Amino acid sequence: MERTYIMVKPDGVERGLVGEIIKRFEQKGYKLAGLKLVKPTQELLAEHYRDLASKPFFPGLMAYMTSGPVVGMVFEGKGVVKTGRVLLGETNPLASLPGTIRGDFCVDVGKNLCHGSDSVESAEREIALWFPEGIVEYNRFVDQLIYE
Ligand code: DAT
Ligand code: MG
Repeated sequence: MERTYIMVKPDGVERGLVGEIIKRFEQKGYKLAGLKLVKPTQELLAEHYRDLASKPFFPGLMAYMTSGPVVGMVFEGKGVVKTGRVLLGETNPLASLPGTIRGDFCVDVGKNLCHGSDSVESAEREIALWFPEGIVEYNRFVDQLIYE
C-alpha cells in the first residue's frame, strides 16, 4: 500500500492544530503508520529540503522549520501521496480552497502549517529520513469498510 510523509510544521504545533490535521487524514480513511514529535536538526531539515537549497527563501524556511518541534507522520492508503496533498491544499495558502487544511487555517506561504510528500519516491525518501527506525505495520479491520 502507498505511503506518504505528512508533517505538522512548528506553527501548526504551536497553534494547537496537530489533532485537527491528524483528524483530516484519519476521517478520510487513511491509516496512521507512524507518529512522532521531534525538534529537527539543521542537518535533517537540509536533507529533507535538499531540492530547495538554492532558493532565495531557503534560509527563511530553515529558520521557520527549526523554530520549534514538528509532528511527523506516516499515512498509508490508496492514492495517499496525491490525495494527501489535496487535503493539505496549495503551497500558497491564499490559493488553497476552503475545506483544505491550508485553505482553512493559514495565510502566508512561509507559515503554511504542514508538509506532504510530492511523489511516491519522495515519500519513500522522507519516511526513511524521519523514521529511520521503521514504521508500524498492522492490519485494520475497518479497511473492509473503506476499500471495495
Ligand atoms: P510544498 O510544501 O507545497 O511541497 P515546496 O516543496 O515547493 O512546497 O516548498 C517547500 C516549502 O518551502 C513550502 O511549504 C513553503 C516554502 N516555500 C515554497 N515556496 C516558497 C516561496 N516562494 N516563498 C517562501 N517560502 C516558500
Ligand atoms: Mg514539497
